[in-house]
Amino acid sequence: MKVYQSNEIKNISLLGSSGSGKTTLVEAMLYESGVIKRRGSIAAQNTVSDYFPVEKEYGYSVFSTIIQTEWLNKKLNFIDCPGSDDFIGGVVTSLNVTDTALILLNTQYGVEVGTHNHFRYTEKFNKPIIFVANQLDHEKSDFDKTLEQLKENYGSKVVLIQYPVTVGPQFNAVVDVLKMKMYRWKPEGGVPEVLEIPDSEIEKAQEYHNALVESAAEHDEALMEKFFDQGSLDEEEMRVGIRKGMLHRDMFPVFCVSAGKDMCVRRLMEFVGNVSPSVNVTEKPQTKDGKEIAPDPNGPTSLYVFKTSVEPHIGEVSFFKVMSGKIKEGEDLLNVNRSSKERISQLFSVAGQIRTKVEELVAGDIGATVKLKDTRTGDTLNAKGCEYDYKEIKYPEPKYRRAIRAVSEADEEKLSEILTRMHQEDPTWIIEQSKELKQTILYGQGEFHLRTLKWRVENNDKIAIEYKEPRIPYRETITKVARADYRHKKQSGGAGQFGEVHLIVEPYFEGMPTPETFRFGGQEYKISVRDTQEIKLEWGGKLVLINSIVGGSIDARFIPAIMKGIMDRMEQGPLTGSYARDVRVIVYDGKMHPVDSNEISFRLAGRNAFAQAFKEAGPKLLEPIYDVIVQVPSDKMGDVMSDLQGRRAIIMGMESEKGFEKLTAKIPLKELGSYSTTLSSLTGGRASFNMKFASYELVPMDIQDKLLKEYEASKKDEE
Ligand SMILES: Nc1nc2c(ncn2[C@@H]2O[C@H](COP(=O)(O)OP(=O)(O)OP(=O)(O)O)[C@@H](O)[C@H]2O)c(=O)[nH]1
Ligand SMILES: [Mg+2]
Repeated sequence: MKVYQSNEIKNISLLGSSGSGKTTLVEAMLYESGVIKRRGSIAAQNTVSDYFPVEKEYGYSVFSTIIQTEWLNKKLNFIDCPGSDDFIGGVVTSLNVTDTALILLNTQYGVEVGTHNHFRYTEKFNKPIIFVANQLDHEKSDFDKTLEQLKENYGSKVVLIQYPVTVGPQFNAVVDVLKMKMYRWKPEGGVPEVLEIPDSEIEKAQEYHNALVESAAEHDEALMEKFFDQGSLDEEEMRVGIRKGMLHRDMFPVFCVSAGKDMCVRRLMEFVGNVSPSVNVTEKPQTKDGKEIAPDPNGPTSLYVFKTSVEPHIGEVSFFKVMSGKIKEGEDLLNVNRSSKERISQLFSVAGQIRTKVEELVAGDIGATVKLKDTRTGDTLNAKGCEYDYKEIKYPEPKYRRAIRAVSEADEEKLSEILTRMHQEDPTWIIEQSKELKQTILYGQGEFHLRTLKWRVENNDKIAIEYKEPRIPYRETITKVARADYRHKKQSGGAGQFGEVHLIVEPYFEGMPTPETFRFGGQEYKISVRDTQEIKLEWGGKLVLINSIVGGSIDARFIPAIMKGIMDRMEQGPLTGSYARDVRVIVYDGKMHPVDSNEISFRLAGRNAFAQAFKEAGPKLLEPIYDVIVQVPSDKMGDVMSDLQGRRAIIMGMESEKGFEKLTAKIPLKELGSYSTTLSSLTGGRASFNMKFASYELVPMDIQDKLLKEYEASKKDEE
């Protein structure tokens, strides 16, 4: 493969909802560019892009696959992303290292929730896009509806470059209003005949052509002038205009293909090669300290590793983008994140598993290498003296969680290593050893996401694993003031133990006044604060401890032990053993024994006095509440709403966007256990949602009673 220069390289993300045909399109592109001699298919499980066993098994993409091709003297680096919302991590990674996105549409369905989600990400990353209307040969294909929905959703920025002459199984021709030609294919697709536009189409074609020219002229003053003078632009001028329009996201060109029949794929590649912006004109990446790095081939060598994966038969492969400079085989670089040396012993261009050796890669290009010692996804490798360190990629919050464990305890350690590796590969898998819940919690993007992890661990690593509904991290707190005292006394032979603590507990809130007087059972308790300790609890909320011991009833040296005792119970709340929060404790009196008092006695007295007072103080359980946003096709709104009602959801808002409804709600975590699965089955996979922790709120009384009973029963079981 020849060495390509920055302006000859195009990095493109392939996006679009699951099943729109990205992987099939890649297959056609590889075939046309001569990388493969036969086109594989999803049904035959032999596509280049879905080469992992788990992808063959499930029939959809799980990983983003790098597919590099050469077309008309350009190097087109595609990243075929998984369309399912569960694998959004791949999309985020891909958008970080590419300059343009193709968003495929399945013209059977038009704009889907998945399309819209990916569109939003391109918006967030400010990337130019091209819409590709696919599956035009399908008997249910409806191009007009698809186009109408595109315009409804994304407005007049949507401009047609091509339209199909007919759709359905007889689809074999498109009119290209940029070239003003008709392309027609034989049933096997591939190279088209290029024809004059027939009379029956010329009026329609001219209309779209004019709209396109006008739109292309809008983004450049010189073009605009020429357009006013001559009423038209030549092809090269149109390209310049479209490129500018795309760069500013003012133009979303629409292409027409049948990936399955390999029709119009060559023309799409040509357009991507000629028109879509290359790396040296798009937004520059930034380092952690906000410095912009230009893809300068003569700058210092700097590689950003955006993906690492353990590949069948070869082991770990690192995929990187050359951010600056050039890289040749045999060069030594420094891993900025780990301060370790790495030798780039081999350099490849890749198309799935197909690797082609390359001599040199230049700024802007993407490549792969093997056998790095200690380099992970997100690391930067620099030439000596270069200190570039790129901003970390931000991934979306998880929205599905399960407790995970190895069926055989002997495999636990190995499983833990595998999970760490999995997280490095896909940062949207998050693993937490929860001390609080006494479970390993695996967070992901959805049930599918976790199911593929299970499949891989069981089939590749041969470890049987089990998922369980995870425990909920409840919290405990109090709702009123209470008082208690406790005497700890032990005097059976040897040294005795003695400690007595009197304390008051009250609900803590930000900015509460200093305590003065309390009344319990007709008796008045005057407080004079000697010392206040405010502890920000690791698990959220606060504990405020006030020492108001007067007259030396307890020696100052025992106060820390009392605090420790109270903290013991904060860590293991008196109701259900969950963490407690937002309590103010006033230790106001107690007793000592001249010989038998020691730290342990006061720790126990403090702990028990606190537990007693807590139980008297209207104790309540709090549960985590999440802010949830659901996007749902309008026709499924009723089903989704009634399901939410059964989940104790509080609907905060509802907004209509063309064809979708956006629902905002507050929902307890306990009710979200299998939400992604239910939502998917209610809407045929056409909805999506995200969730984010919002706050802790009181658990309704009936549910609290149930939980307390369960806790009592589990304690009995343990005894
Ligand atoms: N009729 C027809 N079917 C197609 C076409 N393109 C793809 N398909 C079929 O649609 C299904 C999904 O295609 P994929 O290429 O796996 O779609 P994808 O976008 O990669 O899907 P994910 O990997 O799940 O995101 C497969 O059964 C394909 O054979 C097309 O142009 N025409
Ligand atoms: Mg795919």
